This record gives sequence, structure tokens and C-alpha cells, in this order.
Amino acid sequence: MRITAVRARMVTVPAEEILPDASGRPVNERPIVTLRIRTDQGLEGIGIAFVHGGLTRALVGMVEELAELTIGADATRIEDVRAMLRAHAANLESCGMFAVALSAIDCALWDIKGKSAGLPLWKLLGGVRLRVPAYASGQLHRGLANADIARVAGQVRARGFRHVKFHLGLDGAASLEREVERAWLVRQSVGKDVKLGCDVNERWSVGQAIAIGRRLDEIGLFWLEDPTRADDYAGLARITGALSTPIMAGENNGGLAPFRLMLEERSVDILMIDVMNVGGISAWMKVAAMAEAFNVQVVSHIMPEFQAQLIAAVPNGLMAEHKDWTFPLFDGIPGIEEGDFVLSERAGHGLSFSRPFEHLT
Ligand code: SMN
Ligand code: MG
Repeated sequence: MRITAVRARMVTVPAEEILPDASGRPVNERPIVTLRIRTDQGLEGIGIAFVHGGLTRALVGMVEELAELTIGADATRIEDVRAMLRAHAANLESCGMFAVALSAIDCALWDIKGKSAGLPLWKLLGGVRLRVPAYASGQLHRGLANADIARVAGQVRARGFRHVKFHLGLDGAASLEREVERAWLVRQSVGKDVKLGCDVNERWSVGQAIAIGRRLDEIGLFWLEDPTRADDYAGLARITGALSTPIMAGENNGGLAPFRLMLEERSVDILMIDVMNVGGISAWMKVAAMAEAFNVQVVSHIMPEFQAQLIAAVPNGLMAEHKDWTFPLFDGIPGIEEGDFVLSERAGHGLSFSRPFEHLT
């Protein structure tokens, strides 16, 4: 099955709420690169890519240049296409912008493969389960005033989520007391039965993470995410060894090598994988398999409309982050029932560009 045409575009998706993003800046719209790949059998695959924070014009150029190179290639030989694209990029390490651009193409090709097999990707890639626990993310962000925590926690609970993530690494001078006080406030507001994850977005030193983390151990967190710099594998391992709360990291890693180092060093208890940063579904599946060999479970980062399927495909898939940023782009997003994503039998990703974006993509 030959690739006959590709189309990369940049679209702007409105952000429904003005929330501080992970870097603390307010955002009210997000530029996203969309990609369509067509084949001579009439099948079309779609993918998207964005760099959190910007660089979208550079990215759309990269996706376009790389995608155009695939014209004439066999759409089902995904690893062969990946090798050709890596060679075009002079064997750039499969990380950074190259991995993100590669991910859009890889995701579109897996979509085509799923459609040609008549299978949803969660089945094609392993087929462990139909439902995937979701965790609510973004509502209990670090910009929220303490006075608003109880109200927002109530709203999240009312939506049926059994797993909820909040932020520490509060703005202003680092203070152990403030961080611990905030964590207790969140725990009291969501109740004892909700599984609570906490994302620090790399804002603590190793020493701070161990000192604050010891106090958080009493709260019974489900995980502590990115407590310190993502590339400090040995520092993460020290934190993991010192705390009983499970440590999670990985969302910013590109390619396979950082994950190998993290697993070998026992840097984390749980591995987080972001399909774009890692370099597409092909790379995502390899990292998940590597984690399985180390007895480590995996969680996906953002874009659940693509990644809930991947968590459902692998035996060590734990849960998928519920982030709705890219939802307006698509029809066919998996629904939520009792806090779980429920996957469909639609072939491939089971997604199509929604009516407002159809003509722009
Ligand atoms: C996050 C980081 C970057 C983009 C979106 C979200 C955050 C998370 O670290 O894990 O949700
Ligand atoms: Mg995170």
C-alpha cells in the first residue's frame, strides 16, 4: 500500500479555560500541527504534533518536509519509513523536535495499519482491555488559591474521576510547610477514597524532594511526578529510594535511551510516556516493553484520544491522563464512564477531524 499524498497544517484550538500551563504562563489557545497521509487504497491516516509552549511554525515545516519524503513508500512498513526519515535528518538522535515531528507521521501510519486490518489500535497492538482508568489533570493546578481548592475538588469528584492529580512546586520561595499544607488541603478536599497523584514539574532539588516527600508519605499519594530535573537519573533514584510514595517521571524524554537509563538506575517506580516526545507509537510500545521487563508500569502523558489505546494495549499499562486540550479537534474521542476511558471498536485511532477543523486540516 503506497503513500500517495500528505498534508500538514497548523490549526489553533481554543483553550476553554485560561489556565496556567506547566511553565506558569496563562494560555487561551493552542497551535497544533495536523497531518493527513493518504494511500493508493483510499485509506487515510491522521496524526498531530505540538511542542508545549511554541515553535509551531518550525514544527509544521518539519512535519511537512518529513511527510513529503514518505510519498511512494509502503505505508505498512513503518520501521522502514522511520529509518529513512532518521537518515534524512542525518541520524539526529530520536528526541526533541525531530521526535515530535516523527510522531505525527508514525501515528498516521499506525492509523492506516489499523484501518487496513479493520482493528482498533488497542487490539492491534496487544488488546489487553477495553477500559482504561483515567486521571483528572489540570483542575487542581498550582495557580489555584487555597480558598478555591475545596470547590474545584468537588467539581472533579462530581465528574466521577477516581484518580486526580494536583500540582506542588508552588510559586514563590520554596517552603516545605506551604507545600505540605497544600497537599493536606487537597487530600481533605478530594476525600480518602480518591487516588491522588502529585506533579512537581521538576521544581524541587533532590534534597527538597526528599525532605518534602517524607512529609507527603503520610498523605498516601498514588505517585509523585517529576520531583526534580527529568535528566537527573541518579537524583531521581535517590528520591525513589528514600520515599515510600511511588516516583514517576518520563514525560519529557525523547527516544529510547533516556528510558533505558532510568530503568537501569531504578530512577522511578512508574514510567510516564508521552507519545510525541518519545517519537510516536512505535517508540512508545518499545519503551512500554522495556518497562515491563523491569517490572514497571506505565502511564500516558496528555493526548488521551491517542494514548488511552496504548495503555489498553500493554499488560503494564496503569492509566491515562485525562487532558482535553486536543479534544475539540476530533470526533471519536473515547468517552468516560465511572472514571474510565471506554475504547471503541472503530479501526485505527477511531478518530476523525471534527467539523470545525475538517476544512482547516
Ligand atoms: C504537563 C506538562 C506539559 C504539558 C502538559 C502537561 C504536565 C502533566 O506535566 O503531566 O500533565
Ligand atoms: Mg507532568
